[in-house]
Amino acid sequence: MTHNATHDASNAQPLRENVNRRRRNRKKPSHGKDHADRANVVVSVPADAVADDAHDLRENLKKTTDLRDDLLRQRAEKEHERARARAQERTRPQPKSGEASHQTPRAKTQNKKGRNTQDFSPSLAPPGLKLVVGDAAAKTLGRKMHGRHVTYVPNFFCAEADESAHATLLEEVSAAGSSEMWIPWHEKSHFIANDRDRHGKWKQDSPMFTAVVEKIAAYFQMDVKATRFNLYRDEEEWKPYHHDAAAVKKDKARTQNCTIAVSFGATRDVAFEHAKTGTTVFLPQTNGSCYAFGHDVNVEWRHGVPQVPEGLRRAEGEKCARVSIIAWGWVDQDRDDVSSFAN
Ligand SMILES: O=C(O)CCC(=O)C(=O)O
Repeated sequence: MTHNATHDASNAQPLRENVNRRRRNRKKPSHGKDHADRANVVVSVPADAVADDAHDLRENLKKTTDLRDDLLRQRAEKEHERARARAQERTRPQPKSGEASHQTPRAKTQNKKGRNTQDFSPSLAPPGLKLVVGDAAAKTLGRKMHGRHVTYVPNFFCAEADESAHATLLEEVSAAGSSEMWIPWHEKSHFIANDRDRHGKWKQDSPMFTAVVEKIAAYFQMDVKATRFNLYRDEEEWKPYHHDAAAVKKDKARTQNCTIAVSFGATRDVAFEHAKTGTTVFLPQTNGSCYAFGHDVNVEWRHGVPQVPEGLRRAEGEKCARVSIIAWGWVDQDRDDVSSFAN
């Protein structure tokens, strides 16, 4: 305090002289630049200060006008982009009923002229879906799952080239069930083995089926609650996009937060379609491989197995059947945004 007081007092005289000098040097205010308030007090504003202010105002007005024009141009461009997309959507040939549609993603990319980067601030938005790759040689995944992860483990149950597990599975399951065990599923898009056939005893009677489910439970530390055996006899058979039950049924969500699938036979894509934007992500599933996804992926995305477009299908007689064994259950998983970034 004392120091400041001394400092102020010692500077007082030079300051006062400065002020007086400035007053003496000030140009006489020109007529018309004086302003009187209601009490008739004249306030004089130096002409050069008025000129500076006017210049600043003109500059600001120009900037604001430029900004407004920019925004209007951007809005017009976006509207144009939307109108073009709508027109494309209207003219795109519609798939016949029962046919799969192989459309390009519905999400639009916006391209501002001359700018290839839109935002220079670091994005902390969590991934919509993060692909994690597991090591089939390890006993367990060795990391905590996250609700936003899709985990892929190539050669999970057997080496890609080893066709024996696929053949054994089909033989065992068919032999253990009845002739009525294969039921058309999802609007006859493919078949599943009926869980009620012989009260599901076929599951225990197939050592290979049991071994697959046990490996899923051990590797992912899953409390398995339900299983399914899907059969796609050829590349025309497919599975429509859907959420698994835990996304829509509260009772299921209490005990199931994870879906795990092991694939055998022909390589097919499992595809994820974002429930709001329609954006799709395709992940090819090779023989013996496995994919798993958590709660948020199930809620925010639908998944399915797209039909193979006609021109890409294998010739008749070539091996093209695929089996997938699905397990639904509980896997301890993170759900917060920060953990979803972890590698
Ligand atoms: O075959 C697949 O990988 C998909 C299986 C599936 O989505 C299901 O059974 O609900």
